[in-house]
Amino acid sequence: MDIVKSLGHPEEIMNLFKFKMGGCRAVMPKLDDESMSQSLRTCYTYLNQTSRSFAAVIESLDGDLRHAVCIFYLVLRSLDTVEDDMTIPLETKVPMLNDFHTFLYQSDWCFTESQEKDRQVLEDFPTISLEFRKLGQQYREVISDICHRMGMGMAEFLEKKVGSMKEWDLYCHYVAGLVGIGLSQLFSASQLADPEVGQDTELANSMGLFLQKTNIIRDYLEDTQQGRAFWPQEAWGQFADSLEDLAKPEKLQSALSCLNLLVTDALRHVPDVLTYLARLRNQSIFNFCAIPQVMALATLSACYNNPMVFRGVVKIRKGQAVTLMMNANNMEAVRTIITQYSGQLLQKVSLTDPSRAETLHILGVIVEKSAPLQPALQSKSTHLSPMYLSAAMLLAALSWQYLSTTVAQAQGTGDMQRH
Ligand code: IN0
Repeated sequence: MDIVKSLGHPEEIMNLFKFKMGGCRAVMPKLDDESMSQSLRTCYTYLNQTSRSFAAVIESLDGDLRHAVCIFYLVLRSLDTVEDDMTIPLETKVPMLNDFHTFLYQSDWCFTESQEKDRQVLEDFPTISLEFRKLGQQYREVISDICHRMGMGMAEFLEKKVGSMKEWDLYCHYVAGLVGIGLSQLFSASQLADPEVGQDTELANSMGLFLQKTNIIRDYLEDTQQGRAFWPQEAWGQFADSLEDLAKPEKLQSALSCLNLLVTDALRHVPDVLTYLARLRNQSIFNFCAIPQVMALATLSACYNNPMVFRGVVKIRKGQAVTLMMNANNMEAVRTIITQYSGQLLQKVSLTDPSRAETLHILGVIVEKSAPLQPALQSKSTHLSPMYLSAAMLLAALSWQYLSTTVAQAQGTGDMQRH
């Protein structure tokens, strides 16, 4: 089935085969679990149960960073499971979230009343907390501090909706930006990344915001059907009376306008993502960070202007995911991937979209940053690589589109409804 879906993309079919034949191990070497305690092995089993492909990238992290990230991931998953569980009454849930960081030091704390699919991490929390307490102090301090701040942030948002775009950033900061900040501090603590990586919390925050905004955009239907609302009112309020109304067939144009506005907002984080990734020197950390980011960009591009966001599930092809996983292992390749998806997005920007000008603007910024044309650094030969040529053509197209929109606006003949 995966192969059938990739029929129009021969390179994906090749990569699906390569990946199945063991190509995945080139990106993700297998974990040597001979020397691990039974409880640590159980932790890796839980990690694989929640996310197969992501587990493989964590398992290939170098040195003791691997265990620290594995435990961090499981602790975050536990916190997330509490936040998501609609069957826990608020008067139980709020103190649980606020105090969650203290459970890391209570050897017998567990929660056996969850109905969520990942409830096992809460039921067997003593195994996770035991391994947490075995980590070096430099790792424990980071994990506990992030847990504390995230639990408080989640509790704050249980009782209020995501209203303004600023609040959207704040909610995403609590649930994902803090993950980026914590991970960056773990990288630096392991000495596999420069101290600067752990200190620059703005860039680390953007890494998380880009992933989480993409998830929230993609999961519109699933979330609204389950009574959750993560799309900010400041966005949907411009186009509908309620968030659920966006799923009505007669509201499709409004729904697409709102969707495209949010995709454009998420794209604002891509320049920071590029700066962050360019600072990483360790190969295993680079792969771990770059793969989710390029997957998110591919997902965002698939969602843009796509009515399926309001009717079902938008997923990237398995062949596409495997190709991204195998390719996104150096900065040059990541730049090429980002330029390619910017081109795909550019082709989809419609003449009548209210966010058109902003979308074209941010795409221009991204293309310029992902394929910097530096004539001074180029070889003296007149040869230009296809990558530079396509980036230059993309930039020219963007500038032209942007200028024509601005002129149309100035003449009052533009088709934009906002601003
Ligand atoms: C993550 C992030 C993650 C990885 C690497 C660097 C990061 C830097 C900043 C913030 C987050 C970073 O990645 C995972 C990716 C993942 O789980 N992918 C799923 C697919 C999917 O669509 O969910 C998979 O099955 O492969 C991620 O999404 N989150 C996450 C959680 C914990 C950790 Cl330690 C790292 C979740 C979230 C909410 C985006 C932070």
